Amino acid sequence: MQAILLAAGRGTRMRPLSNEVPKPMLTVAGRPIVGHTAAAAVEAGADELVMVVGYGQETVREHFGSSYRGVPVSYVEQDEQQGTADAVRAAKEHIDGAFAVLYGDNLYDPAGIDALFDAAPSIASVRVPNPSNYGVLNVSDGAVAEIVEKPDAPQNDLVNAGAYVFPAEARDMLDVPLSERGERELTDVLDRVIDRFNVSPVTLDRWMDVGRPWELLEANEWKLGTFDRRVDGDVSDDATVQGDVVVEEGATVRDGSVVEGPAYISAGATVGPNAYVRGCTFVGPDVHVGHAVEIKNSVLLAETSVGHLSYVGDSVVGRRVNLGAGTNVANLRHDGEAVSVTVKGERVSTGRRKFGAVVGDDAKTGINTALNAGVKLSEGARTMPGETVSTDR
Ligand code: TTP
Repeated sequence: MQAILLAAGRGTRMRPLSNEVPKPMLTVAGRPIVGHTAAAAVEAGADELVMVVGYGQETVREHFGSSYRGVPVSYVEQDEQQGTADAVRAAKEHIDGAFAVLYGDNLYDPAGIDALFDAAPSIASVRVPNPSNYGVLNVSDGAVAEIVEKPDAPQNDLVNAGAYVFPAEARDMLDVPLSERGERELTDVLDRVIDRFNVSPVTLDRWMDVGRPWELLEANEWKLGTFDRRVDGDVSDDATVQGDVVVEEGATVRDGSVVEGPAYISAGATVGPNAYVRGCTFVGPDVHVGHAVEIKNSVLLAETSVGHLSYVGDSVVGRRVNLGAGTNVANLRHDGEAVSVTVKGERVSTGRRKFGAVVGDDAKTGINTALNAGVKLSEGARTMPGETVSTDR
């Protein structure tokens, strides 16, 4: 079966992390988000991957090339981002038979995608405590009868998890009008398919839509938790590596350091001497975590340096960032309330009691900078020595 992977979104809610890298290419546990999606599709038996690309497409093309895990990969460009149905329509000429559609910024449990492919035509669903925030599936006689977007009084807790297998006939149902919010929605295509076919709901154990910076932490927590211990890098006899930690070949953990799993130390990264890397941390390629630095439950994307005497907790740090000595991130409010972050001009609760900072690519902090909980530093931002940063810049 062909799997169409949607990876042409701009990822505006993920800024500044998506300024240079398209959101589906942001790393979660050592692999781009869309790499997890592609792997799930291939494991489920996809025999061709069609990537719909647009914004930042070079990075997607470079990463996947013309074949991925033995499966051919082709690319389709979506010129203008008019919505998810428009993205699938861009791939219309490639469609030949029943086809799956997965989102390049969603994480799925791979066994669930396997079951989805087996049950075609099918829709992935998941049970949630707050169905009113999603598209709720109403099911009758084992088939999806309708999808109700964000209902005030949901009939059940089963919601659309953004993965589908369409019958071949859906190829001719992709032309849908613009919705109220001005997009061509895949759910409108689904409505047409549901009218004519028995579409099975397949319940995934877990699913995540990764849209905002703090969701990268949750994504990382999930996927790191699925890895077994693998130490291929160079770990000093005087360092302690506890639990399910991946130390890639070419990574170095120096004297006196402690790494607690689950954690991932990528090729080219150095940790220590005397560093403390705590659980659910991803240390990206060529990142430097130096002397007396503590990193907890954080993502350090690539080529970033936290040289010495700093604390980074529950934070997402971009590429080529330099955190000056003594940079400290606050990750807990005095009142214990959930930390909020500004997304597209609006304050949004992360729902996390502990959340630190979001630091854009190429930012540099002066020594002894304090970053308050929920603060975002934009790409290339600078702070002066001793500064306390409480609002985004
Ligand atoms: P969204 O998360 O709705 O959009 P986005 O990725 O542009 O993010 P933001 O809202 O923060 O700007 O997109 C869901 C998926 O569909 C994602 O994998 C990108 C993909 N997509 C396309 O490929 N083309 C499109 O026109 C749109 C709107 C989304």
